Amino acid sequence: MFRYALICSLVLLSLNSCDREKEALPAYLHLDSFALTTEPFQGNNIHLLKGVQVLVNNRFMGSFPLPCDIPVIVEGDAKVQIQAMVLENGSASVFKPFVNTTIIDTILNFSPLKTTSISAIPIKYRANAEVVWVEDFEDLGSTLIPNTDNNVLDTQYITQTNFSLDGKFSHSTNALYSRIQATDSFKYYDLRSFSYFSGFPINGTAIMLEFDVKGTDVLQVGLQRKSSSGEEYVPYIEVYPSPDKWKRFYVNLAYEIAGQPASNEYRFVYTVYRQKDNPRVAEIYLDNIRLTYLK
Ligand SMILES: [Ca+2]
Ligand SMILES: [Ca+2]
Repeated sequence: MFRYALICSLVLLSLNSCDREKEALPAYLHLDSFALTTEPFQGNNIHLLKGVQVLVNNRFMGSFPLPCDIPVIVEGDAKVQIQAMVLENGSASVFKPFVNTTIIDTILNFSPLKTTSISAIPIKYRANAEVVWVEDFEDLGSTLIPNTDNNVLDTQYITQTNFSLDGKFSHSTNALYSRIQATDSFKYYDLRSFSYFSGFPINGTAIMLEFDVKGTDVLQVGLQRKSSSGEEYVPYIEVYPSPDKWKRFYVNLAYEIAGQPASNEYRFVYTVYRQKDNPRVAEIYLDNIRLTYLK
């Protein structure tokens, strides 16, 4: 009997608190963008962190594209945690946490029906983020080199060009320009990382290859895998043409590298594909390559 009464009163209490929450007026958390700061060895501060996962007082509020206004039932000081998210592997709509940057953990003050904002949320790479490869072509040297199988008609070189990403980071920069000549009967042009890289986690931890691209034709990103049984090319993702606008990609290579022997070595391959019999010159620009994972 006593136990029954206790359960009843617990149920009443929880109903009561639900009612109170329904009646409470929400405050709003407004988030607009991230401002990334980097150490010199981590490359530049260009990013496309376009989404957030938010916890308020340890309650998961959800995932949101930026900018966003999140209703929260809190008053006074509250603990706010923010995880940056990206559109992984070229997805147009599905945000995934970008775990290689820090989680923002801060105290903000909220009032009913008032908006509390953090503008340009400060973010960094985590201290345990291993930066494997960075290439922005600013030193006029390229760690991405043409494959010896390419047609001699075609070419690549570092050139100065205008850069802008969704209207941000506008500046003139050095980028790697590749061209397939109209007279070339080959339909591809192949660029590879000069080095083989190894020591990647094989437990499914994100291995994130970031880069910016602008080009007239399809770009395939792949891996040249070197294992005890030899070398093999593994195509990974295709990037659709974007002749006028720079696009940034966050490619998670873990889907290929996880579960493979830890001793494998990899080169990263960018291949421009021109449609067969297309008489156009194929042109592609690459910049701001960064490859990171958590140690
Ligand atoms: Ca550059
Ligand atoms: Ca360089």
